[in-house]
Amino acid sequence: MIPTLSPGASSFPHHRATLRLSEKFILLLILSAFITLCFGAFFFLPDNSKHKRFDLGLEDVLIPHIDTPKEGKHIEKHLRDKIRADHERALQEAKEKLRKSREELKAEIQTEKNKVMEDLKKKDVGPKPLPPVPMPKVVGVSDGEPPEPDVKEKRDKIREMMKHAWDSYRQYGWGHNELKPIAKKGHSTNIFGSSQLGATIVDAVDTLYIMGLHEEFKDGQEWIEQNLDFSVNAEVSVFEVNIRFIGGLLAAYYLSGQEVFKLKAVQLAEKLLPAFNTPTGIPWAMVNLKSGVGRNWGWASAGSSILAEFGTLHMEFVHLTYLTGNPAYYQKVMHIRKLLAKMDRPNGLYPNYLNPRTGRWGQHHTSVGGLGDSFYEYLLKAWLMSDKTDTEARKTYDDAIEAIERHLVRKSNGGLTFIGEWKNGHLERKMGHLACFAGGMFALGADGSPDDKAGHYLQLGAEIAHTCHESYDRTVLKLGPEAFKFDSGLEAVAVRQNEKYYILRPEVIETYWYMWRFTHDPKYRQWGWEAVQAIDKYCRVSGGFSGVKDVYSSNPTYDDVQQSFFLAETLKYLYLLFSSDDLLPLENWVFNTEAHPLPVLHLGNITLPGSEPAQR
Ligand code: DMJ
Repeated sequence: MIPTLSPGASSFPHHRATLRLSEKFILLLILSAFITLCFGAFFFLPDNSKHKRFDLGLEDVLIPHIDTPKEGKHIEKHLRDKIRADHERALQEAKEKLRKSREELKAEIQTEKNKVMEDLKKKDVGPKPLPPVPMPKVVGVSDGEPPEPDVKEKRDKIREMMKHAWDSYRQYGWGHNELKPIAKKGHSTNIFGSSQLGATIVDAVDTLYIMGLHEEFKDGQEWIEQNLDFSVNAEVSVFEVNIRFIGGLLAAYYLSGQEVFKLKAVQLAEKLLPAFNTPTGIPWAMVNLKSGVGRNWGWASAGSSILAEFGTLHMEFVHLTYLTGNPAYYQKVMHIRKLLAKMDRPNGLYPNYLNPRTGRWGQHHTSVGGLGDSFYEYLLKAWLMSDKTDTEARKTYDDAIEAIERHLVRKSNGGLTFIGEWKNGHLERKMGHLACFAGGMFALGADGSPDDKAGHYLQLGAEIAHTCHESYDRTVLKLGPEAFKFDSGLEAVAVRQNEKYYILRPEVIETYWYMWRFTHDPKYRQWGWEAVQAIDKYCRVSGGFSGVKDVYSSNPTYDDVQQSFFLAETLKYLYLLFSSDDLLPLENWVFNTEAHPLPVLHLGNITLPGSEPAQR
């Protein structure tokens, strides 16, 4: 029976049905016209093979066979067949889609959406859990309280200075990289890019732990847990981030056993890996943490990477492989070592600059101070950290030190032993504050040196310690200048105005501490105490500690920076100098170049993953 309906009521559903049909038809028409157009266009496209190739180098990767005429025809046919098949499949799919109701389509879209969300969630579960690794035997994380009351008193003073530095940063610079103690606000330098990564917190937590400043340590740990995020668009120094952040986090992990430090270290290390994507595998100096794009400092000899930067990754990277089971870290640093071993060295010396594109040395400038320093340190420490099994590292260190002694170490007219700088075949009789760390290094490397030269190297360490102490003692403030000369009647004093500053650096105190551990000569504690008093008198301000611009002026101006290494290194070495030797014994711990202690890995017969022939 045909129902009788009013015109308005009857026409509406009918009209909708008609509309849907015509809609479908038009859509189908447009779709097939578009596909036919694309299909036709393919035959009118110019023949790529006859065109000049791009220079981008991508063509070979994307369309590898396009210039072979015979193969070209075959591929053209293959492509045409493929397009035809795609065309038919698209038409079929379009027809099927059009057959579906709105609800069905909606449900389909929703299912797709859910699937994408699920996939995203799976990807976003955070870092993969790390494989369980036996904690190396952690020995000597003790109180280290000295038995002598006067020594204890001095140690308490150093602890109080640490608290002042930390509390000031906590109050005025929390979360910033460093502190401006005069302006009482946050501070940062280009080594951290535009990041706000709390460098002082990460650099200082292990010192807090060692000093038994538990509340402060907890506070630092909490910040790291909740705020330390490396997915930031910032271009950072690979070397600085490695020694301060990865070194600091690993040390905090080994000392406290708190997993969060290990996880953060590994997350950061992942972000540094793209820096190694260079033609030679020698990493860029800087890397953008977000994009992974790397580059070198504009000032470094013709686009070179710096020896002390790419040569100061070994300790941390070996620990990363140990803790994660990921061979990549170990392989990256071993590759650097192998590459250096193959290169010619002028006079047996390592120049400070190496081009990561060509693999050639830049300027022939060699230094045990800035730009070279910790490369030598890490050769020795790689051997120590491996429980003295990495004999290749030891041999490389011995050879390098022998060449340095021959060409760079001299005695001044006044009898002071110093380490100069080698510049294009000429010795500059100038020593940097940074080079003063070498006194400690020579002493640390004495045991195990070839030809029974242990006594010689311990003596060399003592001579360097003495010279560096002189550089402090010959100033008005009793704090050392950035660089000092041994020329034209000058002995251990700075000449140029821009070499007279002291920025709270640790190297001289570091050497006092190593010399103390190896000799127990009381003069090292005495020299250390002189430094404590001078720092407290001239660098302490109400908002923390500041560097000074002229150590020869009785009325110096401040540079208004509390460097993170003051908390990581200077105060830590001072504290250890006035502690007993059972706190972090040197047989069990190796300090990275930022004074972060890492345990010796007694691996026995176990080999590190990736320790088979190194690859990139
Ligand atoms: C520290 O960051 C490290 O010791 C580095 O190796 C060079 N020197 C600074 C502090 O002076």
